[in-house]
Amino acid sequence: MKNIIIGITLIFLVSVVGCKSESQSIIGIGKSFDSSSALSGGDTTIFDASSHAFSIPAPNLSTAALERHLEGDVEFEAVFVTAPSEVNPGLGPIYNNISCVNCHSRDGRGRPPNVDEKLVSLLFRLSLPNTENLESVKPPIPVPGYGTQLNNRAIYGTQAEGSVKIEYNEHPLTAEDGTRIHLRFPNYTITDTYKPLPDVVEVSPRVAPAVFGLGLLEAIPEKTILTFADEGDVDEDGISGKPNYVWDVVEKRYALGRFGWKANQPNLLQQVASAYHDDMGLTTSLFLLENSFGQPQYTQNSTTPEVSDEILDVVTFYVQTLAVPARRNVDDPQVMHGEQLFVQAQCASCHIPTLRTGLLRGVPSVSNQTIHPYTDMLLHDMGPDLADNRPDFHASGSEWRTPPLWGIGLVQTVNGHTNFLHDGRARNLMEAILWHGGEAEKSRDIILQMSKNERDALIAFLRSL
Ligand code: HEC
Ligand code: HEC
Ligand SMILES: [Ca+2]
Ligand SMILES: [Ca+2]
Ligand SMILES: [Ca+2]
Repeated sequence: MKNIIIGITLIFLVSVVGCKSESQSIIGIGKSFDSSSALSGGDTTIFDASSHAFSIPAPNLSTAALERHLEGDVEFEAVFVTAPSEVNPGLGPIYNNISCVNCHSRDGRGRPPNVDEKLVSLLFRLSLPNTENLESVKPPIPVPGYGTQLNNRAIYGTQAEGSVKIEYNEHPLTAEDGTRIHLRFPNYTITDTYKPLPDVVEVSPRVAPAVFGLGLLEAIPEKTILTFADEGDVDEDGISGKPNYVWDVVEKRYALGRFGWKANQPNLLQQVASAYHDDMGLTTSLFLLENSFGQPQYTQNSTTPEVSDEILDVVTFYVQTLAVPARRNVDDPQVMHGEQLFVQAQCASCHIPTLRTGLLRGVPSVSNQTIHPYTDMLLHDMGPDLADNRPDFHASGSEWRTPPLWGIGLVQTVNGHTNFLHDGRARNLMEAILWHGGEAEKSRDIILQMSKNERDALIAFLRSL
């Protein structure tokens, strides 16, 4: 079915006259690639294109490090239950899911629910508008009675906060030749609330991203990332790119944001502790108060963290040291053509192909690696259609962090779907591209002007990642 949709889209899009020769002239003919371009994760790369491709420990871990990684693996899969219990107590009382892996299935990505399914790996962030002072950058303001995330599940005898109804409307996008392509626009309605929500609540849908290769992204030197920033678009290519600065709860200062769809977390330790706290209702030394604090669901009779520092550390180490799958078919002429088109359509201006990591303390295997993540780790204005209209520290309501594209061609194999973008609205790679607006509108338009062969080549390249 998905293939049919892609097929139809491409046939409809075929050829807008005039632009082809110009675009082809930019292509460097006979450019050859050295085989290292297949090593997406440097020395952490593994050669496995199976459904386990995202779940393999980095091959360059020491014996002791591998042991720690495997301990983390167990905790990543641990199912939490209502206290008291011998194993893994402390779930909730309100939460979104009962284990990390339930959302990050096979260490891969989640998707929005199909009709008749419950919410599993898509969650909704909430906040009140910052009406006090539009200039000041603040953490999202909690909604009274709800906090900053809708917890749609609760332990027995406790009320969940609510649920969400998702409807899609197909909207045509008109190509330059008058052809119409349908994208599905999601519409989210919060339902079954346990108490009325204020009139104006900002809502941000976010699907669980894949969790491999993240230690490498954490090891990219801050100054490398900042060299890509061009907030005032001084070089006038229409692309700005801006760093997010977010609250680091350990260091007690603002720090460069790296993780999450809006780069709203500064490092993996805090990202993991937030996941326990926000998504599972589990306290850690970083977040000692339950996510339900101040609400009727709140019950807490101990300030001992429900998840120990030891577990927090091994789970953090686990997501720091999952291998990156190698590219496939790197020498295929169609894939090579697609790679050239990727650069030519300015995709590579945000999805930066090659970076060098610095030193990540305690994780030598991800340090000093040449990697191919296809991200600049910066925020970009992606236009009103992708906007959630919920600012997150410096990220505006229409800004998102460029997601890495490594492994994207294996999502179908690992996770059995091809839903992309922050809320999984895109049903395939071409739809994901056609949603690009704002700073990426020019790229999107170049794609709309391509021939079918060129678009096929671009997709073949993305599938090789
Ligand atoms: C309810 C589903 C859910 C659960 C449970 C969950 N996550 Fe996530 N995870 C998400 C979503 C959604 C995001 C993106 C959050 C954002 O954009 O702010 C995310 C982001 C992440 C990231 C950052 C990925 C990136 O590329 O920026 C990491 C790492 C992560 N989660 C690890 C974990 C760990 C470890 C656990 C268990 C302790 C966990 N998650 C539990 C849904 C979940
Ligand atoms: C201005 C920066 C920018 C440019 C240029 C750009 N992208 Fe993106 N891309 C993004 C951002 C930001 C997102 C995430 C948007 C979202 O989730 O709402 C994204 C998402 C994607 C995704 C989905 C990734 C995922 O994990 O779901 C794909 C595939 C993609 N881009 C491919 C491309 C291709 C191909 C081009 C060139 C035609 C391109 N991008 C140009 C910034 C850019
Ligand atoms: Ca708890
Ligand atoms: Ca909540
Ligand atoms: Ca620029």
